[in-house]
Amino acid sequence: MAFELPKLGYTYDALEPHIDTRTMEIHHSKHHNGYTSKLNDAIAGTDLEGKSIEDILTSLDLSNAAVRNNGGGFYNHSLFWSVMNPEGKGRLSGELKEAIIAAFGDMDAFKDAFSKAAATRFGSGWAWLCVHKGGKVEVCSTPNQDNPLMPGVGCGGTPILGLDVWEHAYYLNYQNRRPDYINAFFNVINWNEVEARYANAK
Ligand code: MN3
Repeated sequence: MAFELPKLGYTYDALEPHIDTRTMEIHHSKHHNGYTSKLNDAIAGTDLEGKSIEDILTSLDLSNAAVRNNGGGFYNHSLFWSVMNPEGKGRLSGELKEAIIAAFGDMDAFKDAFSKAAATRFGSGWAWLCVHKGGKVEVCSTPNQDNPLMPGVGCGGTPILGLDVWEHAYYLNYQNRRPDYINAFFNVINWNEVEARYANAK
């Protein structure tokens, strides 16, 4: 079974004004679609074919650039779309909120830590909130399409919230103002989904 580009749970214009329609359309239908088809090309006929994306990434040989870049790109964007939704839906509560407060002190401190990880990632990459076995959460960032499932690239644990800080994710609307894009992202986080991922991974 080849990997398929996942459908969004909302329309391309649903995250306006925080993330604009044109960016969403190009990002999903061109960029993510490209990672998906190149991942399929890279694993075709190899022993990776038929494995889950999580299995492929957790046992990844980092020297395999095609699978590293496109497998990461496939997984990262699939997570990214799922942890966003239109403004006002979903509010953080319960166990994940407690874990965030235990790790950072309060929600504002978490937002600062996550925003700093996203803002200071030089060039292209991602900011993450990860959960370790036992439930402890941590913020980190990775370059390019790497992610915390890959062995030895940072954080470790399971990513439950991710923010794409490649220029293709924000340049049409925000140009070089990455901090404004990061700030806007907090208006569209689907906390219900992040909580479900936390409960599943801890
Ligand atoms: Mn992207």
